[in-house]
Amino acid sequence: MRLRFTTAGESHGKGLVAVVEGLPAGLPVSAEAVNRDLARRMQGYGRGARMKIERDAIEWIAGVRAGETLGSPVAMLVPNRDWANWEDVMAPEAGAPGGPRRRRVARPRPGHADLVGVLKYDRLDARDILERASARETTARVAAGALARRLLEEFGVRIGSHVVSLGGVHAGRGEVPADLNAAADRSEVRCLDPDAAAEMVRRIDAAKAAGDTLGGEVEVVATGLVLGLGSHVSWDRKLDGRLAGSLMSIPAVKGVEIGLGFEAARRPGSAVHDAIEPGADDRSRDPRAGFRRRSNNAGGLEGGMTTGEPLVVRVAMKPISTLMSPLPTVDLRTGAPAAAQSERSDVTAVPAVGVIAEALTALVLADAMLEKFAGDSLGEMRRNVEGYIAAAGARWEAERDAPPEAAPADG
Ligand code: EPS
Repeated sequence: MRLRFTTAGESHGKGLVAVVEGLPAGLPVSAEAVNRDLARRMQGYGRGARMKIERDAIEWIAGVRAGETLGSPVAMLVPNRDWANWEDVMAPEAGAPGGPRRRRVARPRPGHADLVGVLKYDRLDARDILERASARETTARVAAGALARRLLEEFGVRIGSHVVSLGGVHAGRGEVPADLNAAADRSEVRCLDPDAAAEMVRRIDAAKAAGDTLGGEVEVVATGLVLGLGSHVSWDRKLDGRLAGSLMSIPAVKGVEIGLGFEAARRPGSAVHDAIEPGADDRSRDPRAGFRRRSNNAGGLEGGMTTGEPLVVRVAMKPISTLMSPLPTVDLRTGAPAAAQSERSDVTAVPAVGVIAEALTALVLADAMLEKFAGDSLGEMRRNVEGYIAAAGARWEAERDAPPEAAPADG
């Protein structure tokens, strides 16, 4: 792995930290660009009161000087504004070891990490678990992903997402616009189909009134990728596996599909695989090396490698597990049946999951770019990319000019 990242931080702790290692030196970065993605993650109809408290924005801690990366690990801090309301609960000095905890959570929520977490980590208070299991952590991942996105932009890669279903309402399938995020971000549920979006909003209102929550599906599209990222040669180098693993790590995500996904299993091969045809004339400048596909059912990946067609990935998110009309649980203090803890939460975070999935897709793709075109500086990486594209295109010319082969014995 060339690009590594880690995060730290509890939902109501002092703040969230992201550390990203492996970016080349000389990449222009700005807090504004990172903060734009953080702001997009906070949007979406159905979010709760917390998003009115926070104004997520990074402070550079390390790895950046004069607006450019240094090639050293980049560290970013996103302070939690809500910390002011939680310091007496969450500060390292709040309370004594083994002593009583403020705002103890003793009625674990089905679907959250609460119950397994307290048992596995030997805690009395599920807050010791839920504070880290909270999807608030994805703020730090989006900050890390924004740097990966910045690197990819240098090579013409654009990543966007949109909501394709929410609360059982499915968006009609239309053309994905060139600037996907500009279009999706105009919708309060990040859905391109206005009729479906209106129905999604109605379902969110109804779920809220019922004390319930809703899940859904988002689609991520990455364009401008050079062919040949990832590899077929070993299981852990296949890009589809790397993407699926990364996207499945988003809280509440229960499924990932690439291209046709599960639908491909229901069709004959002739209605699945993407016929190959000649592409651009100037092959030496074409990231697809002069080939293209009549369709893109593969979602831009064959043999665990990018084909140069758009990468299309869908992610399914279950409904949030904090219910205002709670499900049955067991009280950890008494062992008696009880209603699960109700905490302030969201009715749905499906629109936000698209932004988080973009970030993780960017991190996986940037890692794959660095693996193939490794460079200590952005300039070195750029030379490696350009050399590869030119050579892949020129290969075709060499083939055409070679002496004819003996007639093939097909079959
Ligand atoms: C979130 C912040 C949280 C929740 C949500 C995600 O804020 P709070 O717990 O203070 O209301 O809105 O967390 C969850 C869905 C969860 O299951 O923990 C955020 O910043 O995304």
